Amino acid sequence: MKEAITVSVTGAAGQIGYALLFRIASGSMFGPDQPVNLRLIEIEPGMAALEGVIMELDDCAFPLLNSVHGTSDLEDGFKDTNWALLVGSVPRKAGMERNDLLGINGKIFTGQGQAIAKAAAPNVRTLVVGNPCNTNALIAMNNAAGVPNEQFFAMTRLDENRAKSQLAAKAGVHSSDVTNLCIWGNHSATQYPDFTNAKIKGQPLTSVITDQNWLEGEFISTVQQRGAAIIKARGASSAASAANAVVDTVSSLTTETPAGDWHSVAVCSPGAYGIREGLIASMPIRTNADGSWSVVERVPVDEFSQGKIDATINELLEEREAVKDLIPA
Ligand code: NAX
Repeated sequence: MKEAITVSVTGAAGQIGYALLFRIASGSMFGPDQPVNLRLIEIEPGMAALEGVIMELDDCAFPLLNSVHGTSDLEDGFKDTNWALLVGSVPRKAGMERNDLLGINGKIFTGQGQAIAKAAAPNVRTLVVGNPCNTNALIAMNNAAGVPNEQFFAMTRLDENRAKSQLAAKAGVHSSDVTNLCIWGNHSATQYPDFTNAKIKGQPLTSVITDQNWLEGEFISTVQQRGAAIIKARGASSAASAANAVVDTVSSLTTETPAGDWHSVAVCSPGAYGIREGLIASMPIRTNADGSWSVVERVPVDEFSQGKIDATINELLEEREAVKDLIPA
């Protein structure tokens, strides 16, 4: 048996947590021969519900689940962890401005960044899901002294999966036939699902889907507004699909990317594509055979794409400005 991987999940009793933990414990995230330890973190009011979730995990008798531990103490929760999945955050309430939300959640992520730096394993990788996830990741990264910036990520995979599904439906193919789809920028309504470089069964997507008006209009807005459409239909925000995207993100970051393809995840920008160094921005990423990641270079960016990328990066710069007090110099 391999040595167990330790995974910490915040907001573990929330709806994404409920859809995610059972996937991790069953082997979907790290494969069918990789045992896991789960360290589940909730705030005090969530601890009773978390006890129930832990009882259910026990009742699954998962062969790969080595141990489960629930806590509201951050350093305990991140102790020796290899993967910190930061899902919990405070939802936006009626009357709350975007900057209020940035400030409230920002404070959570300073503490979590510090605790990760103090308690986690040296190779810890952190994936932020809780919104606004790019800027929360920026804050956590800047407060985790000693943890390399390359080990911080924010999730845009749900957007990639949504975009692939829309494109596949339009072209009458399976979503797995759509490759080279990149989400640029922020996980917000300004994100840009870049169809210009996408392929269908290896062919340029724009030679298969020739309705440029649909691509530039309805397609982009459907992907950007998909979260809101699900809330309207379901009365609650996306949870199972978000949890699935967490599984996909970690899986893509731990397995070599198929030749010629890429995947979307927000990383600490190394300055690629003119995106300010140090911002947490989504771009085309490859995972290498040695487990490291790199930005895919020389992906063509036409004038239309550049305008969309500029808009979403500007929003990230504004968010960064709004939380600058939470980022140590
Ligand atoms: P829920 O409200 O169901 O659950 C959140 C849980 O987090 C609650 O149990 C709460 O007690 C806990 N929590 C709050 N503050 C915490 C803290 N400081 N430490 C530990 N736990 C804490 O929300 P859920 O639907 O699970 O969504 C979680 C987050 O994911 C939200 O911020 C949501 O906006 C975000 N999402 C991000 C997505 C992405 O693609 N990046 C997509 C789905 C989702 O909207």
